[in-house]
Amino acid sequence: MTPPLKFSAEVAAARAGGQPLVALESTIITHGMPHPHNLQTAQGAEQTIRDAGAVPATIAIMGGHIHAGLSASELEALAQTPDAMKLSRADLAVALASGKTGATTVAATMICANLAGIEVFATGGIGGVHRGGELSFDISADLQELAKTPVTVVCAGAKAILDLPKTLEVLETLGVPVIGYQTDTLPGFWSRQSPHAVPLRMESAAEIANAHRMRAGLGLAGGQLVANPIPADAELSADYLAPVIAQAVGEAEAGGIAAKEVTPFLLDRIYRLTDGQSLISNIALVHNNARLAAEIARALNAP
Ligand code: PSU
Ligand code: MN
Repeated sequence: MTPPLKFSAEVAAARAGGQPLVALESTIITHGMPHPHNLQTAQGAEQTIRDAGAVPATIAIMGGHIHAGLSASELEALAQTPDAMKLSRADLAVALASGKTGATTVAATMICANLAGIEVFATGGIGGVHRGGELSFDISADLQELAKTPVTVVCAGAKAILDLPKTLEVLETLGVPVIGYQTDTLPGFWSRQSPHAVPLRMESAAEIANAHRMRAGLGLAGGQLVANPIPADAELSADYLAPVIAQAVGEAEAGGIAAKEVTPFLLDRIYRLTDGQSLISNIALVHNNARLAAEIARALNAP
């Protein structure tokens, strides 16, 4: 059978016209931010991509279809579906076969983007090896997907809710290039820097697009992870966040939070413990990543 893809009018027109496309995930909408900030951020990220000369394709699962691009009313509906499933690689086929509504994680968005012929994807943060992962085995399926599916993913680094050195080690083992955009350190999501060196560095969208093409030319499976530092005026200091993160992680452990629930639980706790400041930063970095992803998509599209 062919994949049950459904394109929005905007995405269908972009495909027909050969315009550059950028995929956006939807778990950040249903499980990453509270309403109405989730909707405003999703709409804003789409507009940022348009303003940068590319076409956004927000990915979600509805009515047995992979939607590549959502209409305005579909996006509004999804943003108000708090019980939408959180879908990673393991869940995608079951959700489609049973007609469920679901939001795609980084891993599932990569799979769907690739099926839709979209090579660049903007998100906030990726999943990784959770703190204590050596005991819990909680390692996000996002990491393996980056090793398998040829999509370049632009993120703001990884959150300190994860074990960053272990996350970098797993990415290295899997052969995933982690490219710092104009930076030598792995950006720390809410902060521009972390104590960890980023393995690779590039200066421009054109270089990143060339490396994407080169992987295909070499016959290498998998994508690239681009780590784009949050704008300086939106950053939160690591010193301010460290105790907040420690508290949130402690509460997750004490509450027996496991599997898919861990990341949404921690995001929500950090939002509340920072009186919403973490959300303001999160929104700024999503826009920043959407802009860079659009530039990479344009560079890939150039002859
Ligand atoms: N990190 C964030 N915000 C998010 C997520 C991660 O800062 O919204 C979401 C993404 O969709 C990511 C998913 O793919 O959580 C990872 O979940 P897990 O750790 O369960 O694989
Ligand atoms: Mn997990």
